[in-house]
Amino acid sequence: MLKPNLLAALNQQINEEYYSSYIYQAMVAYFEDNHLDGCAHWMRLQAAEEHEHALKIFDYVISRGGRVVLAAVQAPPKDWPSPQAAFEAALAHEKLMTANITKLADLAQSEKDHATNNLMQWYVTEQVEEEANVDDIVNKLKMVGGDGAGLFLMDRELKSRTVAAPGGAA
Ligand code: OFO
Repeated sequence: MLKPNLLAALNQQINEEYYSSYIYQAMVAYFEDNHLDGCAHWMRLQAAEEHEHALKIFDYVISRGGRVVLAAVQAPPKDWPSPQAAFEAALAHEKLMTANITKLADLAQSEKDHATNNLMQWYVTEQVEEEANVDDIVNKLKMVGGDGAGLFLMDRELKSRTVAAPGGAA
């Protein structure tokens, strides 16, 4: 049985993961509106992955006999000043998620809940990859700067992102 403080923290993290999916879906709409279908495609897969992250904790809580309680998901922003700014916002968001996951892992360890800690270690690893992927895109967009041809090529590259194998990151 999950301790009440861990159950509350896991329910909170389910909400955070849904918000992650929601903010990336808002970025899909922003990129589509700007005719950047490669960026939109990349973000669509990212939003789907975050939805899976929410479900993974959702199912875990149930498997431990806990009660999942869904809360309202905050509305995401609608616009960003540029594609680079959108990916920078994604990177800042992933860093925030890493901080949340780290706190949850710390809590699981201090409560000696090895199963929850184990699950959180999966997320810790996942966050390393997610931050690195977004950081790479931000750096490339910085190189491109305001060059339209460069952005066109970058957009084409992002269109080649494929769906990750189950349990892994794309
Ligand atoms: Fe990328 O945030 Fe989920 O864990």
